[in-house]
Amino acid sequence: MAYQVANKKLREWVQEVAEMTKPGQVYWCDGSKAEYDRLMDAMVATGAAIRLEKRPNSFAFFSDPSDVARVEDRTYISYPTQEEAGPTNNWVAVDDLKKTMRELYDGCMRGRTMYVIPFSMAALTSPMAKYGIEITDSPYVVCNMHIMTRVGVDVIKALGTDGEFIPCLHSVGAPLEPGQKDALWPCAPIEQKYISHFPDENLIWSYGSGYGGNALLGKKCLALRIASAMARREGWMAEHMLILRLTSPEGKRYHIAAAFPSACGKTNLAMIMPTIKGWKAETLGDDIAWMMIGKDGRLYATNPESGFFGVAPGTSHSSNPMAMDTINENSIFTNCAVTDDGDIWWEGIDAPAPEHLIDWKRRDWERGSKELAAHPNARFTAPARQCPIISPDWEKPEGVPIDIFIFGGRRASVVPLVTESFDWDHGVYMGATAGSETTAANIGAVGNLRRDPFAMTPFCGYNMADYFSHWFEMGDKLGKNAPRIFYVNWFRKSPEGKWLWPGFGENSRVLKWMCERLEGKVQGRETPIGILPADGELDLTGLEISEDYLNELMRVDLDAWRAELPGVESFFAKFGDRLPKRLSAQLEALRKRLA
Ligand code: GTP
Ligand code: SPV
Ligand code: MN
Repeated sequence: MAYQVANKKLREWVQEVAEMTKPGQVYWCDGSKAEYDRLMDAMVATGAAIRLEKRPNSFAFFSDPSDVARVEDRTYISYPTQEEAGPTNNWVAVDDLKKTMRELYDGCMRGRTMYVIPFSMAALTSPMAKYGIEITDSPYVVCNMHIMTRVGVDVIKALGTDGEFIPCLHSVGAPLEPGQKDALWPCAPIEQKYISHFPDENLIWSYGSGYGGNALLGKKCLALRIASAMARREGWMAEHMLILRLTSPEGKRYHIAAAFPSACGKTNLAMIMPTIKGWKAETLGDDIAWMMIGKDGRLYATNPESGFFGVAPGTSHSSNPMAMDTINENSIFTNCAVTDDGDIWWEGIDAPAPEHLIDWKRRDWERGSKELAAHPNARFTAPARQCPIISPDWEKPEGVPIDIFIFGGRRASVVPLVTESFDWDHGVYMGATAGSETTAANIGAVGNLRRDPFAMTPFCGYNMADYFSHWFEMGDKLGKNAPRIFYVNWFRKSPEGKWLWPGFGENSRVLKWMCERLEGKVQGRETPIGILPADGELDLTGLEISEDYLNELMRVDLDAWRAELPGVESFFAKFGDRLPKRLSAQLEALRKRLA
């Protein structure tokens, strides 16, 4: 151990895990650059990583083809009773799940180094900070955690002798026998993967996967699943939301938090370059928001992460220039293709496909090939501070006061470009009934419409019905300080399958309308589903968009909305008596307005 650990509970837990997993050695991480460099050099030496000549201090990794995304089917929220986990979560009773996993963990780190990573979610000095300790046998995880969280001895110091930490245990689930050659991306078969949460104990046990949210346990496991359960108990919020500051030409600031499901546009909106004159955006977070009511009664948000783990395909200088500038150096690329001159490439990047690439399966790839060179869920890991428009306030301990909430998802039809809720309760209904077509961020079918309330279906650490209640309670506490609530859909399509809305920077036009609603500068148009922009209210200066497309984007198809009702009803029915009455009242009110 390179430093003293005064926290007895921590020392004991680490020892207990080492006895169970039986690693070759135990290494306590200090979060230093030297540590990062050493681990990367070692992974380059084994061939697990490729050093990218074109991007300083950047590396490419390729996962096992079976280990490319989160695994919702293998993700568990474990309480003594299933009722506590609710109908949207996989559940196994605490004792049973622990028994199964202990058998898997027994000796699982044989032949490997066990790394102990002390990390903080949110700036160490933030009143919202939570400290975690991740134990992992993956050096790739250590390096990613260096970027995504605040790793370092400061956390050990802050823990003192008896400070609280969230234990996060991770193993790739691939012990090495003496003399056995390691895989380039070790992991366990799907039926042995478990991403388990024990919210009553603030405990995380992950086994068998090395990828993203399955393995970087500060992210979805801690900052959403465990944190959402803590937030309910303690009266705050942990949400799957980006945080953004928008400044009007008059210099007025608006803080926006938006929840879209995975791969539905959070990182892009967080780094928006407004196309309308005089409006400026700053990034505060791209995936997770922790929010607490401040002394002035407003809701303050902070981003618990310190990096971006962003979807690579589709990211380009035209779609998301700020992301492109963020990943010039000190970045990790996973399941992207690699060019002959040592750069990365993916579908939808600016440069046309070169003649030859190494694809995400480490095979030779020739231009014109029918196979994708990058996996659709290929990702970059990059430090948030490298984003050219990162807000100077992104690490402000108390966070920023939220004015606007946005919900949304991918809907090829039915849902208009933007709708404002009539009030908080209606906004909660909008969030609770959000629907979206599934994406490659999870292993499973892509393009299937599902209800994804608040974009939290895969991330809520307790019964979703109680989560709905929590939203109502927070609204009651916030009263007149509650953020206004909007719903957007950037993904409506023409009958030919074309995007009706240009999206990306042009989304600033929609954000501007929201700000003008707050100022009372625009009246909107009341419809049965909410308030839409009245004719001429959406600033379309300089945008070429056909009248037909615009009409379709703004169309409220009453028949289609009526047709949604039975689906919502059966979704609500899953929650039985636990569903808040205020939510069923909203459904009935909508039904009446549509009649
Ligand atoms: P996670 O990191 O999985 O949570 O995803 P995310 O919500 O941050 O999504 P991201 O911003 O990475 O976008 C996912 C995909 O949607 C990318 O391929 C983007 O290019 C695409 N996308 C984002 N914004 C828009 C938009 O406004 N319009 C269209 N058509 N596509 C978009
Ligand atoms: C998501 O799926 O919402 C992500 C990627 O942000 S992961 O970290 O894998 O959860
Ligand atoms: Mn996400």
